[in-house]
Amino acid sequence: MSLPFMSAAEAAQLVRNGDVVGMGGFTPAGAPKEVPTAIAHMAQEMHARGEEFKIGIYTGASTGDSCDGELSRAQAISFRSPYQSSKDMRTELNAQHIHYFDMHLSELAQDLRYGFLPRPTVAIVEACEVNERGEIVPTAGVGIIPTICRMADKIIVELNEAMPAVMRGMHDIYEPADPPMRREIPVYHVGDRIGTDCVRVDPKKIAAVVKTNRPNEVGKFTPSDETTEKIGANVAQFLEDEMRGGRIPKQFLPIQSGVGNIANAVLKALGENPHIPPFTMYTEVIQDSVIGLMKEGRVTFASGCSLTIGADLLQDIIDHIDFFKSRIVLRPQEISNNPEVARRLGLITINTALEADIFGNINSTHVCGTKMMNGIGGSGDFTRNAYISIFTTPSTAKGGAISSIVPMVSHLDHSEHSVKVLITEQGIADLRGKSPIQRAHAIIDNCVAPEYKDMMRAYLASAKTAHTPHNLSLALAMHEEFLRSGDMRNTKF
Ligand code: 0RQ
Repeated sequence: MSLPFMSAAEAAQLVRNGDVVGMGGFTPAGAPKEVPTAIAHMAQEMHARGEEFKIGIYTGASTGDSCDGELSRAQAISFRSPYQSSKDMRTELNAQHIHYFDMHLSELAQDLRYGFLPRPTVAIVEACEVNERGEIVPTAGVGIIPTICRMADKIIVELNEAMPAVMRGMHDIYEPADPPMRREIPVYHVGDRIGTDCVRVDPKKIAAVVKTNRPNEVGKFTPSDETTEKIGANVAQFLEDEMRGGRIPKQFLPIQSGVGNIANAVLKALGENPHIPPFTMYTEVIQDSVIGLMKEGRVTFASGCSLTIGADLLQDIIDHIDFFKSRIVLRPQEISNNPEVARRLGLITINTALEADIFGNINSTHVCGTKMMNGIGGSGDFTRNAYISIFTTPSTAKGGAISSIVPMVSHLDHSEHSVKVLITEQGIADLRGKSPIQRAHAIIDNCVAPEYKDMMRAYLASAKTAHTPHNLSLALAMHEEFLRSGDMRNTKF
């Protein structure tokens, strides 16, 4: 049997109105590019002829503009899950044109298998190698590839020649059995390999192979600034103190860190801290800073779901593939984010909040409680199962017009029960073992921006004494003020 090579436009024709499509990749490393764009163009042509075309989409996490962006602009998506970070998709889903359901990333593959969600009938995946035996080797991101390939009737492979086949051996593909047959996931150390180096599918299901040559659509990070550097330094200081106090073992514990500028600054600060020994990472996104730290010997191993790095760094990895293959493993998100493994390995988790409240509840997703930003991503998978869960945020946003710390979060993603430490550029609030009122004082004293401290204290003073003191008619007054005047500093308690 020879592989069915064809163009992206021909492969797009295999996708029909109403299909449910699973996309490979993760944030947006390894996400398919040319076939989704071709589907978007096909949809636009069909819409122009007055024909209907919309598909449901599952992904690993965010994809690039050639997938989420193109398909959103073409009005070609009926539903979408999980995490996204596309400006155009955000507009569409906040307008309710796309039904978006936000899920913990570790749960998507199993919920598909359990039959909780519509079955993916088509899988579109990027590979650096595919052969007649049905072996598909993913590229820089794995996501939900094993599950969608097994469940779909048709598999469309983008064979990306920009991602050489030497990447084979970097992946560890493993799908757990479903209850009641599930056993423990045998990852006992960050670097344990438990699966295969490729996804194995029935070769008859490979309906198209499209040759591409496209770099990852990974955005550039804005350089760190004084605020992110201060947050990074505070996280490093906190962890150093924990180690000195014997609450983190002296050989240290694996780090999970979110994605973005703050995460980069945190990793840089950890890397530069002479009191923190070389460390490992068990995380979802392996981003630029990790590769630098690996070359310096500060990060000794990284397990993740994707290499979300720029094209130049990816080339560096490919040029030194043996060095990196012995230090990096890419897993499906069901394993990279697995709660059982996170708890067993004792992860120190560091994620970014959109807003926090004075009691330690976290909103990671909704601006002013209503507008979806990106999604919960893996932050819940890790936070709830961490050894120590840390949330970071700049104390203010939009030039000070927003306090990231408010009396009551306008949407809840991570509750006070899961959040152990809150860190801003102002300082550190250690919430462990504190009652709600003690947490409120710790957060106001240490984390809130100076211009908002009195406001927060006035709010507390307006609340009736109770276990968790709130003044329900004023709890969201700062958000209301922002919506009214564009500046929370005008709030009166
Ligand atoms: O807006 O872009 O218009 O300037 O939110 O904020 O400070 O640049 O921070 O890029 O790290 O994003 C929580 C969204 C933070 C992200 C969130 C505005 C602010 C700015 C972005 P502009 P920053 P980041 C790993 C783990 C959930 C998933 C997760 C996220 C923009 O980290 O999506 O953790 N997390 N996954 O001005 C209104 C506030 C605001 C605010 C900031 N309180 N109200 N706007 N902004 N605070 C990744 C995965 O799981 C895949």
